[in-house]
Amino acid sequence: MLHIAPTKNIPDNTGQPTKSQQVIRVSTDGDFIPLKWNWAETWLTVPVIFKDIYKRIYDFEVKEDDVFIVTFPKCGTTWMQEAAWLLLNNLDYEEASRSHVLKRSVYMDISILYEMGGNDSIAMAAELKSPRCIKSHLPPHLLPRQIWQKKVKLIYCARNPKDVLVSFSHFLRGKGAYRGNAKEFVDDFLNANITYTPYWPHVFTMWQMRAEPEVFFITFEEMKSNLRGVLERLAVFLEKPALTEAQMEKLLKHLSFENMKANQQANPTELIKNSGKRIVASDFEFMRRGIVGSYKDELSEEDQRRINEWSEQFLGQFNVSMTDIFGDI
Ligand code: PPS
Repeated sequence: MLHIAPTKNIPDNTGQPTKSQQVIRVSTDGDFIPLKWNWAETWLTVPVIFKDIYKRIYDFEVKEDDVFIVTFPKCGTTWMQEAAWLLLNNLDYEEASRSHVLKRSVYMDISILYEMGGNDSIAMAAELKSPRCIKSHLPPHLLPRQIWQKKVKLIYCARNPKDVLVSFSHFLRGKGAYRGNAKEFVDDFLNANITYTPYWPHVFTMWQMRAEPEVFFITFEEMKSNLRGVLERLAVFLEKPALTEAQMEKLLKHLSFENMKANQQANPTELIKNSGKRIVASDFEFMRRGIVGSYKDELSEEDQRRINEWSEQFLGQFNVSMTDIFGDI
């Protein structure tokens, strides 16, 4: 059952168009999730339209061979989608060059952001050819419950909150979905006023489930420092044969930031610019910097300190540090 927090005064600045401009905070009891956690009190900020769509997501018919790619936004989702889709589809570069990664691996909950009429993303995800590779930004307790019941494969990619905040701010402001400035975005991110926040319960609960056999937990930071090793482990997780050296070299090149940025079927920039949903800045770039540590020259020292303290406050309750999750960033 969906719980809706009796919230007041959530600023209307998450900038979703039409009906979904207003946001609400939702949770479920998180039945079937292996991790014991206070799910009912773990509120997620979403556009108000979520109320109408939620049941179709929660009751989504999951198939045994589905692979879900779940992330907090801006954690390397698209990068992982391209990697996982190619591994799952026996390195079918021809098909990958014919259709966009977001069509091959549908973002099932994008319908909570836009009213998509009959051709909505939940139906599109359902219609994918098996093995389906489905993307979601929802946290564990708001995902299709059958993921947990049927124990299907779930890839979770996390990224340190300072780089996520910077990337998310550029993304939402660039595509005209957030009306405040960069400084206000920091406050709204920390206060969980942005769609899909709060960040920490999303990332931390999945990190705690990293040893579950059906979960592949990885970080953007590790993909940057050792993509080869990540792909080797991912192939094992997906029950695919080990890659030959030539296959590995080709895949590493295909997945490089420069190649994905130049690849119209992997870079979502043009899709977003041409979606007609809003006025997107002419210099908008989805593939922006693709590095670890962009926060260092993009966030003030004061904001870095605030994010560190906010993180320590959450993680300190569990005796965990950011380094435990992301290494040195
Ligand atoms: S979304 O909108 O939530 O699905 O965005 P997501 O794909 O999760 O994250 C976008 C950021 O990932 C970077 N990216 C990459 N970095 C390195 N290598 C590759 N191949 C790659 N592909 C995408 C992208 O540039 C965004 O990060 P920033 O820091 O903004 O550059």
